[in-house]
Amino acid sequence: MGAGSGVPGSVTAEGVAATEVVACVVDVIDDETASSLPTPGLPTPLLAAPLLPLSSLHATSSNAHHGTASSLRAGDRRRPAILLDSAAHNTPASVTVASSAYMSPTPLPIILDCDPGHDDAIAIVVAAHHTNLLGITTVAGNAPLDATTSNAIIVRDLLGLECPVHSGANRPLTRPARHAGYVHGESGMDGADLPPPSGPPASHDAVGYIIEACRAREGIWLVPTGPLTNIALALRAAPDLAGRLGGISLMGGGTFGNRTAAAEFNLWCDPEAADMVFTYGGPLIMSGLDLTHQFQALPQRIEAVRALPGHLAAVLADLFDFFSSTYRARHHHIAGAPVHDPCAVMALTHPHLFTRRLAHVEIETRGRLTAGMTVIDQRDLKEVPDANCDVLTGIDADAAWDVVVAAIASGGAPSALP
Ligand SMILES: [Ca+2]
Repeated sequence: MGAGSGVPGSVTAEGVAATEVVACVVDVIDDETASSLPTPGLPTPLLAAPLLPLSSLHATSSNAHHGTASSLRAGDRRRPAILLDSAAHNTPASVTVASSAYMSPTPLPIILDCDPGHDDAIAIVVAAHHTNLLGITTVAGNAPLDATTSNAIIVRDLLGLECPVHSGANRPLTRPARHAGYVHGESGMDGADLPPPSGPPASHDAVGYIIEACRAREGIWLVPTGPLTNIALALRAAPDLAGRLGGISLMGGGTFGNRTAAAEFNLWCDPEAADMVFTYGGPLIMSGLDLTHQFQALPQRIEAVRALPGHLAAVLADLFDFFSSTYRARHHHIAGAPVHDPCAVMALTHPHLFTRRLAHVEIETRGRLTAGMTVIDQRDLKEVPDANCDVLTGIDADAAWDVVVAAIASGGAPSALP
């Protein structure tokens, strides 16, 4: 279920190091705003923070291929194949879609790119039960990379999965790493008595793993539930991936923010990476805060998890309790933590539970108040660019919680197909 057309731009067989990948990223940023540069070719004034030493970026790809910068420019917007099926293309009206485009006779092959993170852990559980979870890749976000990687391995172990965990970028493309210990605790998954990870990650080359897996098999969906650094680096290093993916279903964005008034945490961490993902040209589904705040771990829902037999349910109920307690402590009016990340999985596995609108969405990469903002164009004007994103707007929260509970009850065992 690829995008159906080739990706412009040349691809060579030459390997490219992380330094070259990041240089290409800067090329894209630079080129789009070149007219505002005081000195052509110097990207630094465009960035909210100076470039960090490239040697500190762990995302490398020994198998990466080097394409031209033109392949991911904002002007190059191939319409996502999935949107071509919809009569609601580029209309502002909210529509309910039980899209056959997402339905598959076999579990969808996915790679979950995450930063566990309490809700990332739940996303792994749901993915284990309802998808063909090929691999898990980790990125710095809610916690530093070492912690998110350990947490992913711990959840993988609790579920008895054999899929590999590959660690990736330890900071955003051009900005320093920033974390969310105020929500998830210093470990990234505080609140439960967790075992140590069974071992190290399969590799520290998440980007190379993503590229290799997507070149070996067409139709893989990437499901990012953290900052989009790994995904951007993979798309940048291997532009041919855009035409091979099933699509990208991400958690992030929304019409309001949480880390700032305008920006959701994942996109705020790495706006430049988010910009590359939102302009990659293939199918794109966005589970933003508008949606995820409708899906809360309410006390009675947590108790439904705690009532399940087994160690996994007890651990996850403890994680839900901690996650919800930090949310309640920080908000005036919230009864339970929004369970953000599983929405990006269920958008694929249970599309009938969601309402959505197709829209043109761009990422604001600059601005004291706006960096990382998803600008969702809702104007009813013919001049509005084609929709590039399937923006999820509503969820049947009770039914979705049943999906989560069933996945936990299964212990991560693959679901019987309908
Ligand atoms: Ca996350």
